Amino acid sequence: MKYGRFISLEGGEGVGKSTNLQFIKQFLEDRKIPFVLTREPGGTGVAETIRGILLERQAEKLTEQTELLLMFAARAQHIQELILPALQQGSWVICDRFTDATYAYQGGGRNMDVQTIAWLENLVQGDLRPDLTFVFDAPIEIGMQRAKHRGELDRFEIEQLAFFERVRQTYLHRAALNPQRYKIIDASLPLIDVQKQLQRELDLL
Ligand code: Z5A
Repeated sequence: MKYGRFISLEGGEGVGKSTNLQFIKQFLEDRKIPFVLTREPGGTGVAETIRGILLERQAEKLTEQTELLLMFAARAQHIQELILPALQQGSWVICDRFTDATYAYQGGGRNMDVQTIAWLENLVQGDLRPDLTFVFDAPIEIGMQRAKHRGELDRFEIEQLAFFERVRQTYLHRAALNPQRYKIIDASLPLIDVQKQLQRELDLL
């Protein structure tokens, strides 16, 4: 059976994931590869509703456990409703963030137990993992500077520098453990140079 490829884009805030998603889209269109672009948290109606709860700053503080479980609840819906059917039809799925973000933000950023995250990952995903993960890496200050022109900050964007540093280090650590799957892209460079790195990796697919 023809099975599509599953690619995720990861990294800290403002590193250029959304911008480079468009570059990957163009690459796939040029090669006439069927694809679906999606994001987490979100990607389906229900999962986007959960995204609203996760990102919105509200009077009632979300507990860390609630945040973690909602990430995986949204993911369960996303996988069953969108990701698996697309892959089974032979489409490539390009996802702006996936479970590495849970390891980085809830595990690294919030210091939550990594074994619990791994348990939830197995429960919700079975053996589904991205075939390839681009980690867009840049010093925190650069990402923040780029993202700063946006409007009101969401629940994650109000975190302190140390939180984002832990997020970054978790991504780099995970990438170092599995260089076959993770490709680190130096996102601190001008866009043209970032896209040259991406092009090199895409040409190998
Ligand atoms: N989260 C979590 O905690 N756990 C999970 O399991 C998951 C997610 C799945 C979702 O936010 C939040 O959820 C996220 C983690 C958490 N929180 N944070 N922080 P999101 O996905 O909506 O937002 P984001 O991931 O933070 O993305 P972003 O801030 O929108 O950034 P981006 O997509 O990486 O960047 P961009 O919009 O492409 O670029 C930002 C600006 O920089 C823009 O003006 C570009 O034109 C410019 N840019 C991009 N590249 C360059 C270069 N190379 N040079 C100069 N300027 C550039």
